[in-house]
Amino acid sequence: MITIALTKGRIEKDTVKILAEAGFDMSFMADKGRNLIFFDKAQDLRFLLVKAPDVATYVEHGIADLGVVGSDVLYEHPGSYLEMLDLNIGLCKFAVASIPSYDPLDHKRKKIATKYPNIATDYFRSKDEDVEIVSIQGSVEIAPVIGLTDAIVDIVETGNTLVANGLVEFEDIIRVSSRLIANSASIKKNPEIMTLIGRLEAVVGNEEV
Ligand code: PRT
Ligand code: MG
Repeated sequence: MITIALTKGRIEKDTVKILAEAGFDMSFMADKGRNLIFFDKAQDLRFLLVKAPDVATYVEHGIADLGVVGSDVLYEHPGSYLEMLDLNIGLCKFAVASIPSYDPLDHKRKKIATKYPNIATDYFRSKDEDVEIVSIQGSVEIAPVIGLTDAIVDIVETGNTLVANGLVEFEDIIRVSSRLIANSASIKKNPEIMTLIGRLEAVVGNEEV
């Protein structure tokens, strides 16, 4: 049996659409209730519905052979899985945002609030900028408004959340999309997994990332 870990929540619907187009029986999604494990018995497949960072964990440990997860999660939790395909769903980006009076070009040491300390650190380091990262669990947008930090690094999709909180986008950091990841030992062991990846590739139409 091949196990595929899926990220529940925001990217779930688009993920299921791609899997269904690739010929997997995803009919269980219509009436999934509180279940978190599902089967396509005819094709000997098992699906796990878990939180995004846990997709990477299940794949790393070989419990899942394949996984679907946002590249935001992969940047923040690098691990020993293989990135196989860009699924081109869950599209958004990382950006630096702040109150309108923020000056990204002044050369003082900046304080940056974020849920993504690795991405923020790497970005400012790549620009040779001196920053202090303040790790926040959520509602990061209020940090510059109430004076906790100079700016934030966060995911932006439509930009509505920034606008609603009186923030302005200053710098784009990197595009984010959902990726298909694989356990490397599984791929070596079971050639059927490459066949499944090929079916997904035919749907999303891209080469390896
Ligand atoms: O939110 P929760 O704690 O339940 O879970 P999660 O954040 O782990 O998962 P979920 O379902 O929110 O997101 C799953 C994946 O969707 C992420 O890992 C991203 O790869 C992708 N994705 C795509 C997004 C967005 N778009 C997005 N807009 N993830 C989060 N957001 C949030 C962002 O954090 C910000 O608060 O939406 C807000 C900004 O949206 P706009 O449209 O106002 O700019
Ligand atoms: Mg979220």
